[in-house]
Amino acid sequence: GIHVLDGCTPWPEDLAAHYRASGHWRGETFDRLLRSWARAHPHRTALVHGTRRLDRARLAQEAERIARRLAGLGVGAGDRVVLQLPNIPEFFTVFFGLQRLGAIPVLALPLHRRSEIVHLCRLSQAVAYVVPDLHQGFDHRDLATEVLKESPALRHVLVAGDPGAHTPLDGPGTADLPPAPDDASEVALLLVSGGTTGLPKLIPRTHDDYAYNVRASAESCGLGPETVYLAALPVAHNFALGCPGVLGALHAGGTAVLTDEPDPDAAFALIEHERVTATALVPPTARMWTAAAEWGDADLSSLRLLQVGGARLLPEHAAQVRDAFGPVLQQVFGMAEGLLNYTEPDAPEEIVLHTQGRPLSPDDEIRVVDEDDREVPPGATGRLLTRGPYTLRGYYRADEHNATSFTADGYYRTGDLVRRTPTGHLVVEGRVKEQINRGGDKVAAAEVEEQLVHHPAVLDTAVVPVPDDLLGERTCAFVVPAPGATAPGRGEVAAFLKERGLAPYKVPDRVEALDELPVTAVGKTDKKALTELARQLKGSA
Ligand code: J2J
Repeated sequence: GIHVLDGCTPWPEDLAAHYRASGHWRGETFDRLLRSWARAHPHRTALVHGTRRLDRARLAQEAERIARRLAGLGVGAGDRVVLQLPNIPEFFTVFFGLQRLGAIPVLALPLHRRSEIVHLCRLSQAVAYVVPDLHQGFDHRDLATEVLKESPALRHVLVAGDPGAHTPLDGPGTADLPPAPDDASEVALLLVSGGTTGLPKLIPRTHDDYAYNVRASAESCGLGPETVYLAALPVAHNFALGCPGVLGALHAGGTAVLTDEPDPDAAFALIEHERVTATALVPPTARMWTAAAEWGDADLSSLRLLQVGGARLLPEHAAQVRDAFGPVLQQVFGMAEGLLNYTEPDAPEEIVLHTQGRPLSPDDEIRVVDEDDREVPPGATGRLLTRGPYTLRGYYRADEHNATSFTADGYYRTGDLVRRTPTGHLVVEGRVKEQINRGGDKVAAAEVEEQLVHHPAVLDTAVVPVPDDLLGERTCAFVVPAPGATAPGRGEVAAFLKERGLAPYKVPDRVEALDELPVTAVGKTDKKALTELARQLKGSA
């Protein structure tokens, strides 16, 4: 069998052999890839951030310096390190420094807070946590101090910037590094899932599978040495990291520009100044850009690829994007778990406006099934199941959850409702998973509910989506007050969840009191009825 990190599910040997024979899996680690990128074009610009520019040789040198620093602190092959950095060059010097050691980055999102980070540290038994000093007014060093108290395996907090009471990321390291691990079937990184249950899940991605994800995406999206990719979404997220993202731009011989300001004013200035050719957005940002492009006078003529994904893009909004930016729009239906669908760069308008794309790999296997896992008729809407050369076979250390998230023959149950067109494109029609998609930010209803029931005045609660013009959906929490108590209002709920360390985007947008939650015939909370009620309340508000 294949050797992978404990707690991960390998692909069966016959499929792995097929993925190798097909040339998808090439046995190259990310450490080797970075070296080959640097060797091929040492003086080409790799990363741009504000006035900082790193060429490829420099990126490789910095990664090695970080590897020495971490090795000096005792970090080694197989160790997990929670990486919570925004879109700054250090994200990549640390990412590749860890790759040099064979240590495994756990990619936390910048907005994750104590609840998520403690969970990620404990689940992965991370030995180190890497943070910025201050980011968007939030002091990550204070968060790290709290996280240290609750995470027994955590030995180091490393700060990019002013370290405060913690360890500076910059500093002396060990002189001799051990040889770089070279097994590409090993796990290279752990991505965080959008989640459906109480706590976020971790997605193991191997060198073989993720390098394929990046390479095939870069090729399919037409990236090349002239590519200047603007990372306006967090690079800790799969979309901006590797679909094709920053890694795809580097692989293709191009440059990545990093920013944390996706608003049109800042982004348009960057596009004009750096002659950006490609970028990725979630639908709400794409709509803001569209509105701004109609009025502004920035020169956006360099833009050749505008990817929009992460949440549903309505056909009329797609048409507005296309009208504002020209034929550069690409719809992307992706997931950190693996499967990626892209509309082809030369696809007819009908496809670009009305579908969410076609699977990236000829070896992506797609099934559209009913609730009994029976194939629906062609063109009918059903649940999307998938397996393939870059789709996970199991979440990390999650046996119980894996038993229901995968079929016996290894298909991942995406929880998405889709329809397949005769051309093989997928249209996302909805969802069966209890997740709210807040303009691309995923909120697991169960995670918020499990936090809210800790409030002394809350007896029971249910979180459901409400339609929203800009974000597509927002969250509504129904709360049943404890006997004798008054249900907390939204302000109280927000303060309470903040205190419990939940990421701010998970705080319910609306809070509604109810005497009791409606139940279905079998006695489960009737989320359908609540979703309908939330709609009506919104309409009457
Ligand atoms: C409707 N729903 C979509 C779309 C994702 C590229 C792009 C997006 C993600 C991502 C990603 C959708 N229309 N176009 O990782 O590499 C919803 C689905 C899906 C879930 C995955 C990438 N694109 N979705 O969004 O892991 O419900 O990845 O299962 O955050 O987002 O969420 P996530």
